[in-house]
Amino acid sequence: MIDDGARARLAPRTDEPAILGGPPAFTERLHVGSPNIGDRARLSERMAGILDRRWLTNDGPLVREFEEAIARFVGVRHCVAMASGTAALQIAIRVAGLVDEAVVSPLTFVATAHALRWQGVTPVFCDVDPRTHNLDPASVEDMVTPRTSGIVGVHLWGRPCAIDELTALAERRGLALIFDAAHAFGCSHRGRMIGGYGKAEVLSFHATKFVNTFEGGAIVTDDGDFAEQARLTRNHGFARYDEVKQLGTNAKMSEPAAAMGLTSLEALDDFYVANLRNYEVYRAGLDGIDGIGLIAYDEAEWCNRHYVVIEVDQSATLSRDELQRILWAENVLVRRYFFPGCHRMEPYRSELPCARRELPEAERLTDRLLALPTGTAIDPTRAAAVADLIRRAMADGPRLRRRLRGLVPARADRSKGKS
Ligand code: T4K
Repeated sequence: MIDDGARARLAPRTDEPAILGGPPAFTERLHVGSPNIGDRARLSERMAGILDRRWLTNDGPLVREFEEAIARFVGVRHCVAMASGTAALQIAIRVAGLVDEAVVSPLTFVATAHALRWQGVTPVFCDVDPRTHNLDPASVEDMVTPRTSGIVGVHLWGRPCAIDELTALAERRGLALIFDAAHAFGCSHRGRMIGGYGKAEVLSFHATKFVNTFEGGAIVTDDGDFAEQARLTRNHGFARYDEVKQLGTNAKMSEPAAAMGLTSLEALDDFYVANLRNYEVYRAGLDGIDGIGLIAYDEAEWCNRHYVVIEVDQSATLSRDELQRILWAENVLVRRYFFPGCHRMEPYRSELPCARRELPEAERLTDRLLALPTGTAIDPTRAAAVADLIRRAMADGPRLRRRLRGLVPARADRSKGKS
């Protein structure tokens, strides 16, 4: 239910924005990444089954069922479920044989870079295409040196990166190509689901993702050897009882996680519909606001639209950070994904000279992007109210900016006739 505050804001507003002392538009916080939750009764049934079977983890029946369902959905031969997307990335990087250096986008969640580094591989950050926010293949080629062993593409916001160009480049230069598809479960490229490209792709089923397993992830691939290596690595290298064949770790998905995943998959249509509906409401509500651009999705492809992201450019009356402050005061907890860019985070900023290479497009974007709340926790009324808050803030931008910068006395002073 929309709260009264938000409903009131849809009508012409007479009070001040919350940042200037008015009541917040929402009494509860609206989060980016509020989880999609499927049928509770089904989840409870599955949880009861887990307890009845007394099989809680270690390649249990629900994990196997989940893996089969994901592989079928994505259209690949193998899915190896993992404890997190990060663990899946680390293992994929290891199994793909990445060493020395790998080229990666700085415009991603830091886990992509950390997973490389965790495996002893130096992430070489490369600039992005401003239109797609994904790796620019020409810049990738410039970054390839004799030390480069591979490329990690990221399908940011679920929009496929330049898969064809990167595949051709990887083949030409003899590089391993894997994809971080954490955002892209349920999205397609040229009609084929993401997950089936490169040597392998990595999915995240974190609580904040389109489909979640509380925490979780997976490697999906058509390569049987790759999948087998990933399976061994995920479970301490065990091939069977008492037989350890190689170095491994514990990256297994648990049965409760798989129960959540299977329940989420059953509600997939609802998740698609909720995100599409919210996206369209945002699109209409933000249309024509100077300096605000909503990222577009390819209507011809499957798309989860799980990230509603705006770009606040220099012609806007408020900066991205000013807008964020204003919306947070209204209890709309928009996020600056992925500020400040991996290359400006530790340890890369201090340790790696390559991190200091100029990445103008990525830097421009990290200073301008803002993710808005969506998912099944957000209904169209709420999305419309958020868009309306943005429209009003931008219309009132010059005054709000002066107030934010402390150039105009605060409200209490104004009531004494000082403004
Ligand atoms: N590659 C990419 C491109 C990724 O985006 C990610 C994860 C990964 C790899 C790694 O996959 P995992 O190892 O995570 O499976 C969050 C998520 O923790 C992270 O999974 C996700 N990307 C990233 C985009 O978002 P933070 O640092 O923003 O988390 P936090 O705690 O600020 O939560 C995000 C928002 O979600 C908050 O506004 C609160 C809300 N939230 C969160 C949780 C956990 C809820 O409403 N309920 C919840 O249960 O990273």
